[in-house]
Amino acid sequence: MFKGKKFLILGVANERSIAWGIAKALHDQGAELAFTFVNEAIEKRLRPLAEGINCSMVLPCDVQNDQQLDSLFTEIGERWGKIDGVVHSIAFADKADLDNRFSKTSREGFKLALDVSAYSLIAVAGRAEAIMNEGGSIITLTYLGSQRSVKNYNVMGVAKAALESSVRYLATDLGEKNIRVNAISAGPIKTLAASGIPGFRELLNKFAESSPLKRNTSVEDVAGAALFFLSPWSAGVTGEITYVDCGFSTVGIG
Ligand code: NAD
Ligand code: 0WE
Repeated sequence: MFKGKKFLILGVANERSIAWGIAKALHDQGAELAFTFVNEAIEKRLRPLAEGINCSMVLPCDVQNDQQLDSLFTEIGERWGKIDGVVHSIAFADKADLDNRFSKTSREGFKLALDVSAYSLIAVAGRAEAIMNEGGSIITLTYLGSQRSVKNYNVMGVAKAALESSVRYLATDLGEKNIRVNAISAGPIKTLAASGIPGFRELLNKFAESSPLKRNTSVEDVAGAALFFLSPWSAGVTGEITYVDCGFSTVGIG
């Protein structure tokens, strides 16, 4: 299904990253991959991982930087020609805005979270369009905190709400080119982005207790859904937010 298909993966920080789980699954199915890093520290972790799957397309991209975004897509266009899909797996907020009261969110903190975690999908999709093959697919990662208030998720919840809405507008816009855009809303997973969040362990425990499948969500669960959205098996699906959370979000009260 994925033999000779080319995918751009944004957001691998280490071997625990959701984006890395998706990349491994794509590689196992015969896909060719390109990766991006935000800074040198991440580049050092990413290069050996990429080399491990015979991938040398490892390029810089801070999604807050329009020039780096332009260079990224120019270089991919030159080296690969067309691509078949993009995995957007990026989020960031100032730690203070996750720790402090939501009503104390600063204007700068709001701008940072929305820029990195929501606008970046628009910036990436707008540039990817020009080098996407017919039937291409873009996916992003979101979280239930966009729809419900989750303790401490705060401004990230607002950013994810903007991201999910952007998925619907991008799906409508890029649908004209037969490019699909979907989001996977994953249950909590212990990754770098979840480390140092106070009470995350307790959140995981409560989740496993109350989810219909009585366990936590794994990166492999997310990768399975990602492969569906990136393949022609989902050719008629766009603008969707799909919960890969062991059924947690469907459970009612009482
Ligand atoms: P992660 O820390 O492995 O990945 C986050 C990535 O964002 C990192 O690679 C980091 O380098 C990148 N990033 C941050 N700022 C950037 C910038 N300015 N430019 C480019 N890249 C930047 O953590 P993860 O849990 O794999 O997160 C990936 C996605 O999954 C995020 O969108 C996150 O919100 C989402 N998600 C995570 C969980 C969870 O519980 N871990 C649940 C649902 C959704
Ligand atoms: O989207 C996320 C993580 C988002 C995130 C995490 C950090 C921690 C370190 C964004 N920015 C930062 N900035 C930092 O400096 N998730 C879905 C994982 C997550 O984060 C939470 C969660 C869950 C789940 C924060 C509070 C409550 C629940």
